[in-house]
Amino acid sequence: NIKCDLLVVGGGAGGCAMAAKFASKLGKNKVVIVEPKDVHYYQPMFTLIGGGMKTLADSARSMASVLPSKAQWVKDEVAQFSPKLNSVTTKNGDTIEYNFMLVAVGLQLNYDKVKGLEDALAKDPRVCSNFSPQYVDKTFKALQNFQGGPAIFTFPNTPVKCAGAPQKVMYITEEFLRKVGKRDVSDIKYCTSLGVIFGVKKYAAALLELCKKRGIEVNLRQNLIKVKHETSEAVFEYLDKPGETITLKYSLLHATPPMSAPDVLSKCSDLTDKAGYLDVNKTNLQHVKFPNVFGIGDCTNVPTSKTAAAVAGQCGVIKKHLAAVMAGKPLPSAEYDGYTSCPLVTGYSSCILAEFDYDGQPLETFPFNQGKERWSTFFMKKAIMPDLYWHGMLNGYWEGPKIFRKILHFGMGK
Ligand code: FAD
Ligand code: UQ1
Repeated sequence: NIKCDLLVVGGGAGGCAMAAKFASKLGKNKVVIVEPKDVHYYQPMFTLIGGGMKTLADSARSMASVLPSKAQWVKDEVAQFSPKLNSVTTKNGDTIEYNFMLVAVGLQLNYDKVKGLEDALAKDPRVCSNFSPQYVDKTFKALQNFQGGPAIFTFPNTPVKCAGAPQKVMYITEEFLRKVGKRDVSDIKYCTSLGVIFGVKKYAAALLELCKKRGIEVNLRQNLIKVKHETSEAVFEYLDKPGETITLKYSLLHATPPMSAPDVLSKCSDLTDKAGYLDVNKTNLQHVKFPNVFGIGDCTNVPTSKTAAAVAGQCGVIKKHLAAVMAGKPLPSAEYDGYTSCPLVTGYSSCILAEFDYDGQPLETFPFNQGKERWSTFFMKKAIMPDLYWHGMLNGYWEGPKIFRKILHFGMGK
């Protein structure tokens, strides 16, 4: 059995960053981090890999090289949470007791919830998905092999990580097809379960305009439920007309899988809300029932768009609040405002950089209109963000661009 001061569950963006922060603060082996995987992927790069702009290897580092050396890495998976006992049990049967715990287990990809999708991903080279390292390499091959016809891009009926990613791949595809002279024989469709193209008005307007300009059909409230690759068909349910479906032929299908909190978390009702996400206070990320438990990132129920940028913003707040709770001091006043950001890559050299808060109000870092397609924000996404992630964020130093936003706006605004 292992005992520790702080247990961090999950070594992804949030877990790795916070383990680094607290391991350096508390000293060697006070922090235990449980993470089963050998490889840590920089998932935001998957969009660029799908467009042939980066390789899967560019997005990968060994887990051993990114986890903080001052923390003890338990290469195992939490199989059960027991928050009333302040312990977890792992798949290999170990029990880990903690004084404080940070839950950072991310989202689970449920490809199996769409009938025939896993089969199609395994057998049909025209079916791809940027969301998993297992499939992301198929996307660019599918683009290169595409000879025209319907190209369909889907958004499922669940929360997803990076809500813009299901359409970024479509804009990249559209530009790719223009470049190779196949755009006029292709028919591009975006089929989304949502009732809007994007949750924030300012950016939704810009994206709808862009779809109009580039001849992309947008179908709202359609949810992919089945893929029949033998007949090249994708079946969607109309979410506003229960029982009714529509079957579309495809020559290319990019599927965004339904997602949920990992089963191990959702099954622990003491920790979760009704939807299965970790139930935390949205201003300080502390668990609503267990004050010695905090959560970060995609697995929590904070009502903001799930991104690494949001995780960065949460890091700064958790750092202060968890440290105060650990020291038995009153909670500081710093609050998480729901900051999140989505670099909506619109092709091979352009990007709309959405940044916003809990109220869906834009919170833009730069003193120019980020709702316009720009090369500068594309360059930031492609060339600057990866290093900021590997060297800044994963070492616990990047807490989001708030400080730059303040400076660039001369201290005015939020
Ligand atoms: P993750 O980074 O997913 O980490 C979760 C970790 O928990 C994993 O390592 C997993 O192995 C581990 N884990 C799971 N279950 C257990 C268990 N039972 N026990 C122990 N460990 C466990 N974000 C942006 O900010 N900008 C972007 O442009 C962007 N683009 C994206 C594009 C794509 C295609 C994808 C897929 C994501 C994108 N994101 C983007 C989102 C971003 O990658 C995630 O929001 C971020 O990684 C969330 O961090 P996290 O720590 O919550 O989860
Ligand atoms: C960000 O902080 C972040 O996390 C490291 C991302 O994930 C890779 C992002 O995509 C973005 C856009 C941000 C926000 C940073 C700036 C400078 C606007």
